[in-house]
Amino acid sequence: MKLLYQTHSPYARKVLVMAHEAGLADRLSVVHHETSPTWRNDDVFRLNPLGKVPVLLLDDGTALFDSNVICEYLESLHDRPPLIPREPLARLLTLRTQALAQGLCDAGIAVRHETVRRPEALRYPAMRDGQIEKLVASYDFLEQEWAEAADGAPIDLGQIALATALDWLAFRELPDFEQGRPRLSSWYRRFIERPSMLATTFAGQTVD
Ligand SMILES: N[C@@H](CCC(=O)N[C@@H](CS)C(=O)NCC(=O)O)C(=O)O
Repeated sequence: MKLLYQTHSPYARKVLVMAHEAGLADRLSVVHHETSPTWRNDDVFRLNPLGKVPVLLLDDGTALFDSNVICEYLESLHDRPPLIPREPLARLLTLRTQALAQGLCDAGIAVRHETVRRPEALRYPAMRDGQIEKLVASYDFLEQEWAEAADGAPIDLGQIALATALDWLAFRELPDFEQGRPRLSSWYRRFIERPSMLATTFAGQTVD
């Protein structure tokens, strides 16, 4: 299977970390693709009309996107302990953590548009501030309602999504999530030492 990837994408890294944790990484051929709304990549568009990575190209030619769908697919391929719980409520809570992680990445990308990516004259400070509020509220939620229960819990897709999201926010020097949040910080520090995280560190700049 071919994974259209980006070395600085938190969504793509989530898929690759999941593949490592599921014992599937050696079945993926990982190919880096630059793509952005202002940097069209025809190879990506041919497989995903949204022009985004990650895309997983199966051996029969089926293209799977987005990262959530790819992770569901990977879950169906392995026989290690589940990364998406089978029990209905546990499954929903794992997917909710994944949704929060996706929202963190979406908000972080929006902040970057309003700070470094858009030409200066087109930046909108109120939008930047509104997106930063979402980041901070989510960090506080994770500290107060998530991190304690995650400590010592079996690894799952929610944790993978969150670790790759937080590590990307740190990589891009977006608002800090560790200061004043000891439970979240200590969970994050432990998670990023996992071999799956060390094998997939971020690199590179977005090309716009
Ligand atoms: N919801 C998608 C988001 C994917 C996404 O936004 N990927 C970025 C890379 S970080 C991308 O390809 N951006 C190109 C674009 O927006 O045109 C997922 O979870 O896979």
